[in-house]
Amino acid sequence: MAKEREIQDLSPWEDAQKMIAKAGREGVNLIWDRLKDQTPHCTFCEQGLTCSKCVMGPCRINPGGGPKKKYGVCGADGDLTVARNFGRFVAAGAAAHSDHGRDLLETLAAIGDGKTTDYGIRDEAKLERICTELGIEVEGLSVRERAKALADLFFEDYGCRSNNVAFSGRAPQKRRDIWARTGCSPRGIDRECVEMLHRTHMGVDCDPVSICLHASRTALADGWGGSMIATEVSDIIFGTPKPVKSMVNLGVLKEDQVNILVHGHSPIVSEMILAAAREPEILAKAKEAGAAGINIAGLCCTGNELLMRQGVPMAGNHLMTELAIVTGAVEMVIVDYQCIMPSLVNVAGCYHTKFVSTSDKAKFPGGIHMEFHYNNAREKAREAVLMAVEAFTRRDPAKVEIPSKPMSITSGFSNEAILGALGGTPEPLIQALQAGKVRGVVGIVGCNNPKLKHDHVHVNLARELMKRDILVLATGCATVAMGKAGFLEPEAASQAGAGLAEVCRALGIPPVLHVGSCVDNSRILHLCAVLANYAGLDISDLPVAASAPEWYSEKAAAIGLYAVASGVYTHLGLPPHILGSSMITSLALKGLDDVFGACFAVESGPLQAAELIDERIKAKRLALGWSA
Ligand code: XCC
Ligand code: SF4
Repeated sequence: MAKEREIQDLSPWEDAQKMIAKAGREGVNLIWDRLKDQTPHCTFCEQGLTCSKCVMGPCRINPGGGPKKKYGVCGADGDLTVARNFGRFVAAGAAAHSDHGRDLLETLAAIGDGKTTDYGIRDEAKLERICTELGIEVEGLSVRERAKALADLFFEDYGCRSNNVAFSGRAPQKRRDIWARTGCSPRGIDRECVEMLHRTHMGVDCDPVSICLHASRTALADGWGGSMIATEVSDIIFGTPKPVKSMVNLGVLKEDQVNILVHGHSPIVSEMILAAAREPEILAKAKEAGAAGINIAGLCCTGNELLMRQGVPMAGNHLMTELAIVTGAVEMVIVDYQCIMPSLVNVAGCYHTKFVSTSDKAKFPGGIHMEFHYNNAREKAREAVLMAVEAFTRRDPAKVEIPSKPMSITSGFSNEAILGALGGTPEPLIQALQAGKVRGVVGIVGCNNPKLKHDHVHVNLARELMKRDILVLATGCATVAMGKAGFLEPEAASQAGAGLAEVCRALGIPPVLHVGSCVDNSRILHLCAVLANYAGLDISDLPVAASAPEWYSEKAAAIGLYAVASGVYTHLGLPPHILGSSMITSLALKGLDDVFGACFAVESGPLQAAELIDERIKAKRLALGWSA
């Protein structure tokens, strides 16, 4: 098990370090232990050069290794193999976001059809706004009828229409022209994913570049389709976020309360758990069990959803999910889907913690499965919370250690909130950009990866960017890093460059704005489109960039690619498994620039990454005739 010195190399945070040490004492196997057991990784797989897409293989391609292994049994070479693998990788990520969006959509349809009383419309104004934006005549329609009409329209986006997903109309015309010219206009969301599976079957698309362009189209169907629908429909059902105060780190767990952690991505289950935990009868049961109350806290993106809309505190990000249970103070982890390590069931088994899964598509052997649907969610949520209350009576005080004091944060910066703070128009932001007070805007998004020191790149990159007057927007697991570093409070303006600090103080906002969960990267896309349209530019003309410094997931690859295909230069802290093909690698790092006006950069050092991003922002500013 990890020694003290080693532990400090894994994570900079007190809460993580203490829990890694505790796990060591208590014999709990953690993600870092398993990474060690898996190292060194297979070099063929690392480079994207293995193929198991058919039973003539599996094949390992060795492009430099003489004729013997230069081709798979079917004749596929290294470039094709890398492209096919990467295409499927992106499609899986796009499918995950989009299927999450579909669940929201089914809930919206159920509200429209009057099939649920558990869910309703919290933001009727946004429902009306989006209906109108997408050409639905709202006059004379009731709220339910509007919900139904909008759901019907979005269901079309999932199918096999030959024209484009509805929200792609938000993108500047110049951008849509590029997509049309390159065959990348996103049609149906499901269609692009299915087509990627088709193209990468043996003997279909054998042109690596053509596969990569379709990967871009698939990713765009996520960004402007599935993810954007997930975000906008979540706002309609659960409310559009407004600035809200909250707390972050494992210190948000409460020694004297029933602690329930919600984990996963969709707000559908977590919102219900929160509502149940606030019911007086259920609180009374908690008191009877000897608890002072019921404390709901978040992990990963469902945590972000509740934090943005409800100010629910955030316990941690991806690398903190096991460690949260190691506190011994968690009665229940209740999950929906995505990024929920199967190991959590085992870690929960080391304590009194109940692990509960809720989605028919995400089952965890060894956990408790309670299926939530739109017509039983309220009742199931009560049942789950009462189960956690019961678990509280079996908590072992000798095993409890809550390792730190929470940090305070401000969250809730939806585009509506950001534009609202600017007086309802992007004009002040454009002016600040033009004047160089804010030199650029960068989205720092995505996961943790145990191959990199926890949150190290997130924090140091953000620190460096804000010093250079670059406003940072954070989503996903990056958010927790920003919060723990103190960047999500207005006071952090003191760490920003003079221009950014002035703007932050004038608006009372932090230099790093929390804009949501992973699907909410669509908010950043939308904001870019609003700015570009307002200024009569394409997105690729703006001094903006994206970064996924510690990414691990297929979803992050889809996000990175839709960002690039939308014209946003994107930094990755680690390369995807493409290095086995110099053709695909140079396409990613250079070639895409000629196609989309944006490309990827790979760099694991935060200062070097800041330098690369800054260079790009400088170039964009100069091209607009603005100061560097
Ligand atoms: Fe998952 Fe969204 Fe990554 Fe965090 S950041 S590890 S994908 S929870 Ni999107
Ligand atoms: Fe091998 Fe080709 Fe089959 Fe892949 S598709 S496993 S490279 S024969």
